[in-house]
Amino acid sequence: MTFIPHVIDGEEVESLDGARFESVDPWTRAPWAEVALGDARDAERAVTAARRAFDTGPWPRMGYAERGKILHRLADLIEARGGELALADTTDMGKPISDATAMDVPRSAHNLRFFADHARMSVGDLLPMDTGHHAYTRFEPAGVVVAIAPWNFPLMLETWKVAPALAWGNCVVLKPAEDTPASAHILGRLANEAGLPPGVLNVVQGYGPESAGQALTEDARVDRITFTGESGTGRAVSRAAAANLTPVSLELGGKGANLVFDDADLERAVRWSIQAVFSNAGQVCLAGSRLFVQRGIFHAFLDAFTAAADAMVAGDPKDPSTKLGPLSSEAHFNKVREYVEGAVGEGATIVTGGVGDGWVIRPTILTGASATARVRCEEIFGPVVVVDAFDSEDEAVAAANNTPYGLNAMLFTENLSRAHRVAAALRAGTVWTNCFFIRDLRAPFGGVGDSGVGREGGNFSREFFTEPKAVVMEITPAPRA
Ligand code: TXE
Repeated sequence: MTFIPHVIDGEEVESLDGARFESVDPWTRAPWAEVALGDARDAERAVTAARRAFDTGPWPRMGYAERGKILHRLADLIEARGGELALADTTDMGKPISDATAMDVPRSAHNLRFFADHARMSVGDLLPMDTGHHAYTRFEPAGVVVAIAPWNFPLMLETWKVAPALAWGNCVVLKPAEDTPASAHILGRLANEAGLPPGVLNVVQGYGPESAGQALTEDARVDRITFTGESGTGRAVSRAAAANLTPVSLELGGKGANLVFDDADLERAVRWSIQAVFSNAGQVCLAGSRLFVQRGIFHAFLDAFTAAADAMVAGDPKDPSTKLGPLSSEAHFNKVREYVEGAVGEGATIVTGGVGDGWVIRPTILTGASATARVRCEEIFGPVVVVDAFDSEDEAVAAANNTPYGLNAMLFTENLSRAHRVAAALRAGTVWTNCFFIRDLRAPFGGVGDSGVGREGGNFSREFFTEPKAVVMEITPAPRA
């Protein structure tokens, strides 16, 4: 069986105690790899390596261009080994190989290229003062960054965290989710091959609570923690970080609203709405899992939406024609299945969907869920959408905002003023109008309320991964002749 080690200080290593766990392929439902099971001592070892690399190594002292060259080389390697990386994520968590190949891998390479270039071209402020001084800003690397990643977009979210941290001169300890160790291991290996000095990017495998993940968040030698995962876990990470006053960036759960107005381009609204909630089997923090459709087009929309959902090819994620794979693990499949099975008791009608082969849940569309139904209020993280009709714009906005989450929202309308008005009124970190999932990496990314703390992307990442410094300088008057 394949063995997946840690990557610490430039070396591929076992856990200190030799412990291992298994990674299960959710399509075959059988273990496919053995993984080093990290604990607190392995976490400590990785932080020590990152600390030394930061305090005494070349990485933080290199120029942006030199660092950028190495990060571009890493992006080249990701592209060259795209097939292997895509297969790693597909085997670990059931993502369709076509998505992993067409989206996750290219976006991962792009994360590295973008932040390498962004750091190199970034400008600071120069503040001329009328007291005979001027002030300017510098962006010093923060130090050791811990990046804790989820399993839904393994490589893509890992590089989203690691790339800006490295570009700004930090040294990193990455802990991938226990369900998806493989692509992070390849990333660590490729980083060595690209020429990152030892200790600059370390990958520790293992679990979160009372394990490697928790130990990383409690280590006082860590300067930044960036985390993506469940809101409850975000609270635990935040509490651990508070003990050391370590700054955290948290990207947490969501319950995205998707508003389709009666003047929308129906074909476009259906196409994007399908993608918004059923891509990656709905295991997307940004999923448009609450769909609100204006009454005049409700039936026409629902018919087209249902037909498109039924047409999605579900099955073996390694088959290039598959659009919907199994859920990532048995525990997660059971969780989503319970939501679907409980929906009818909460007043909902199942328009289409339900349990498929193995750990597959077919695209599931629910109507008539009660106001307090769990399927309406909680993040399901599966291919399940609750659809409602609305009459007025105000009603739609109020319904969309009626959630403790606020990661993102979507709206579909051909009315320009309404598009701007509603985008402004929605309580969310990102609003997509007439599209979904399109990103400009300069834009802020993060959530409101239970969806997170802080923003990353462009200058927002610079702010988080550096210590912005003000330098104030006196300009002495010229000596009198
Ligand atoms: O997330 P966790 P899980 C949601 C989604 C899903 C649920 C549970 O609803 O069903 O969360 O998924 C590490 N200290 N999202 O259990 O537990 C853990 O090892 C330090 C939303 O996978 O939050 C993993 O690396 N680390 C989401 C990472 O945190 C800890 C993405 C995420 O795990 C830790 C994924 C601790 N105490 C799930 N506990 C999104 N918003 O994108 C766990 N970890």
